[in-house]
Amino acid sequence: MSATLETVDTAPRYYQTFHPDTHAVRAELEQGLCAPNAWVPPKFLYDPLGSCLFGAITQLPEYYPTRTEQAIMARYADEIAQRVGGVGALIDLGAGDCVKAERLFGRLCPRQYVPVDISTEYLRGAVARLHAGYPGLDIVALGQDFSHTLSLPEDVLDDGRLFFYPGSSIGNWSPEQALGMLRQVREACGERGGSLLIGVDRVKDERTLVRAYDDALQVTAAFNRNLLLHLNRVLRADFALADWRHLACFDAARSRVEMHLQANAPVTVNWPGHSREFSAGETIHTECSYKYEPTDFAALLDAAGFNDIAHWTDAQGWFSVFHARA
Ligand code: AVI
Repeated sequence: MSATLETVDTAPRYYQTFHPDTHAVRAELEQGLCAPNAWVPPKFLYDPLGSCLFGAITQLPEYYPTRTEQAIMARYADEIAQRVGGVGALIDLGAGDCVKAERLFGRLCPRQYVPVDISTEYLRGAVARLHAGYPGLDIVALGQDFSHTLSLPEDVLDDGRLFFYPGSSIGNWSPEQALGMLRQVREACGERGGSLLIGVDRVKDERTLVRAYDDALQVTAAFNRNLLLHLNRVLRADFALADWRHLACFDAARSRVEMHLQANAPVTVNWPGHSREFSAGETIHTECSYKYEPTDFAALLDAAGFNDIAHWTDAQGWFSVFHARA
């Protein structure tokens, strides 16, 4: 009998724990739209077209965060890998197309990859592609709204967990919400050498910040205004695109860029059972993007229970990548 060399090919496993409740979604939207200062949660920016437009934003010359983070990760790849050490499960929060995490595979050599996104359907294509490229890598895909609860199935390895939260998505939560989320991540790190690698956008001059959210090609304007088309479908509302323009501004006191949709003229918006009048110039607040000083973000990590905090930055100090141990 001749000996054969076996490569273990484990089929990816999928767990879908998030099930949207259409009633709750409508109630959440109605609450925001009928508030005196109208708002819509930023997650409604990401319907299929919105996700494509966000992909386009990351390619814009004005939108520095994606390429700056990528450059930091590439430049300090060895140092980061050395600090992180042996990785059991690489847990990718908001994995999307899984490309950012895949760039880490070569250096970090995780034994398991756990992409987390709101829908495993969305992850399926990316996971199939990864499985073809890394047949020996154990993949456990989670369809979970990790901003509410982060609960990992039992087959997620519990030693050397590395949570990965790139892109400064943490900035789309208020500092209080961010603290809550970081505490959950700290908890899920366990006690066997878990840690967090996270990208954070930094405070900088107002012009650079506002241009990143109000680009010359108006891709960000399309991304923001597309939210109205999404609301028309979800709520059966009658928002007309021509009535609304994109607005981006920096609130220095709160250290955040805000995106709004501003009514060009008085307008009434209707949806079944409701209507809302907007006066000319009135806005719907659609997104906050908080910018941090490194010391403030380190303090947030500390308050969440992390320690031994390191960070890397670019030459201009525009973006930081933090690593913190649980
Ligand atoms: C996903 N998130 C980190 C982006 C940001 O910069 O806050 C979303 C975005 N909004 C407008 N442009 C990009």
